[in-house]
Amino acid sequence: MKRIMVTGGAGFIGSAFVRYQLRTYPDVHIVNFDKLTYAGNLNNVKGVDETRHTFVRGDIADAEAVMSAMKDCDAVVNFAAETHVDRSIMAAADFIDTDVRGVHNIVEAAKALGTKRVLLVSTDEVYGSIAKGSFKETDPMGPRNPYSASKAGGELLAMAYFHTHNVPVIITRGSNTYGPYQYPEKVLPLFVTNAIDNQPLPLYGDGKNVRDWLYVDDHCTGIDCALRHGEPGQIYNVAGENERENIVLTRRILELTGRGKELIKPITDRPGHDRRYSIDASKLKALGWRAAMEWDTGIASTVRWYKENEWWWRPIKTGEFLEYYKRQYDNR
Ligand code: NAD
Ligand code: TDX
Repeated sequence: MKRIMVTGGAGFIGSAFVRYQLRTYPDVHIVNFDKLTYAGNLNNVKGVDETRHTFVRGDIADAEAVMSAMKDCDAVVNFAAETHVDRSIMAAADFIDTDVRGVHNIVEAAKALGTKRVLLVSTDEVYGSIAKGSFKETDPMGPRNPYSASKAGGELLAMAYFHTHNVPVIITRGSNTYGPYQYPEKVLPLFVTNAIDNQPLPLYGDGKNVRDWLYVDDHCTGIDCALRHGEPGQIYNVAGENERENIVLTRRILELTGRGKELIKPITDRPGHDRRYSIDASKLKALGWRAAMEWDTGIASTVRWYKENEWWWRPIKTGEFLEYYKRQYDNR
């Protein structure tokens, strides 16, 4: 695999994947195709080896642009997506355009071009909530919010292209991911940066919803393992095996930022809020993958990164972000 198109490579996980590929495989050239939505940021790939990195500003919902950028690429790894559940509750149209129509354009282009691998980065959210135990790849999907429904739609379409047209599609379903460069609308960077600024942490409902936390570089090695060693037509869970109630996560963030629990502000719950996510990663582990980051180290180094890199997040927490924040959190 010499030339890999990475869509959404200016986002949180996509940019970590670009950095990972360039430092791990000296022969790889990355075509980074990204629309630069509110969540895309070229600061996320600042300093990468530009001789092996071509940035193309484009929209995966634009079939011609996708076809032209994918020409000569051996593989495509699709990170591009609208990704925030709360925004999908406010308005879902962009989610359908990108997470469904965009995926369709990618598999169509792969069919026409004979692309050797199409890896679709998906999410544990497509399964829905589970009270006990962990979902396996053979369990049925049960998405319950517009974001996860759009991701599930993209998955179904891509797998249909595998069965109908032999497009070599592989899907990964990852857990809640954390680490540097995450857009501060997601709970972890939102709470860390709010705590640094001594601002309230808006905790939904009773704070007892459970998420499984996966370090961003482990998510990237999981995707890379599925891309290089996985089988077309297969789905692989990428789990953190690190479940925490939101209130427990919140208290840890307060400790690491030296703030008190008076900053916790319980607010009205998210509609359709999935109670617990949990997935079983045995299938990917059978290919040799393991998560390397311990939670205690990962959360401490991530909080330190946000403390030390205000240059990165302060400019983001202005303009569009503040408008969104007001719409989302005022009067709750
Ligand atoms: P992000 O929101 O940080 O970044 C998304 C990127 O995609 C941005 O750079 C944005 O500009 C780009 N993009 C959006 N629409 C586009 C379009 N139409 N055409 C081209 N580019 C477009 O997302 P993330 O958190 O890094 O998530 C990456 C992928 O991983 C997504 O597919 C998401 O569903 C999946 N995922 C995320 C998590 C998580 O916890 N963050 C967990 C599991 C799976
Ligand atoms: O302000 C908040 N308060 C709060 O209590 C926010 C933004 C979230 N939460 C809760 C809701 C969830 O239980 O924290 C948990 C995590 O919320 P998000 O960061 O919005 O993530 P989640 O909804 O779990 O989805 C994430 O993981 C799966 C990513 O956003 C998805 O892209 C990924 O697919």
